[in-house]
Amino acid sequence: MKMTMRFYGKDYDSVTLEQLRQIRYVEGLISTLYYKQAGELWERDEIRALKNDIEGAGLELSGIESVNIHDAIKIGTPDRDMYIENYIKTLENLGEEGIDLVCYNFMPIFDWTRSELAKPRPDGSTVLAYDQSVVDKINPDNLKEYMDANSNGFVMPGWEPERLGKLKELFEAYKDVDAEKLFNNLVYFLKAIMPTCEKYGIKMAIHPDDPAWSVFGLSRIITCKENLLRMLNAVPSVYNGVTFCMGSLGSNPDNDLVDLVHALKGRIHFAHIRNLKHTAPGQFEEACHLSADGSFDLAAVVKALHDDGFDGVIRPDHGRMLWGEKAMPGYGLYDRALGAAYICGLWEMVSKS
Ligand code: CS2
Ligand code: MN
Repeated sequence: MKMTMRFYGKDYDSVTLEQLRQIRYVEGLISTLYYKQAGELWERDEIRALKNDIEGAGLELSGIESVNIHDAIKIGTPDRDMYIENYIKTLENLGEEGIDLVCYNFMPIFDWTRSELAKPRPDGSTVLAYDQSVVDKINPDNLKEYMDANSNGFVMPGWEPERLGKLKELFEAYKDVDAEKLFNNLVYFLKAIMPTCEKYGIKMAIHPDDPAWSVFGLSRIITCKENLLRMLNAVPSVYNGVTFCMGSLGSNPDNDLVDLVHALKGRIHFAHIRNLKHTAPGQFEEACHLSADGSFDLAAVVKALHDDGFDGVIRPDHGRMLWGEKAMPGYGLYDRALGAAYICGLWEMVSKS
């Protein structure tokens, strides 16, 4: 496995390349062109500039999270082919620059959703939290304002103001997109891009929906073993793979994470390792990576990945906000660095025993 950290680019991240390099456990960074809107073409020189920044700091660009998918592709409107063409050109440009891992998600309108971005813990740290009963009372228009007001001044991934400024139109456009239609639109997209992925050796790694159930009446399909396998079997190329985000999949306690690792064997290209605590049905709060701090057995998940011969990219996912750090919620330096060290420790132990 290769340990990495997510980096939003030097103009957007509060964490610097110099800091990331000193974590030592980390060999590379997962990054993106954060200023790009979904559907926009990524030019080769822009990708090169990102690579140069990262390589200049003594690290490598190990993959992209995310190249976002335009709503036209998810909804299946007539202009989707144009956006798919753009996506293919972006993949070609990434491939020409030697990038071989692309994470994306297929959630309608919203990326990951939380009801609280800085829930205080008894020790003074804060975490992201989700409570379905709170979300049920929120008008999605206000959720966006809430996220903006609580994100420490950062624009959070998947919550770009440009796109979410048009929420009413977006909801209207998705009103007939049930789970079946969304699934078919995903398959249509994957079939169209696979030849390019195969040509350049680019592994696509779909990120599960977070939380792993539908919110605001919008369909969500990347939520459980059955749906993941259906999607992998519909487009059987190895380049059609998964981001094993244990926090997203594990938001639903019915998902058995170890069983999922084995079920997805060979198709997991990227792993997001984090922990959370289920507090009540439909309610959870994020936790420190340490197994004892949450509901997940991280040692068992890391062992399952190891035993299945996983040789992809790993990163610690969301951490707590510690030591007065001001950063994008979930993406501070300190707790993710602790997480990287912990995961590397688990990996070393399992590989030596
Ligand atoms: C991430 C997602 O911060 C997060 O929760 O895991 O935003 C993820 O990057 C996207 O869903 C992938 O496209
Ligand atoms: Mn994730």
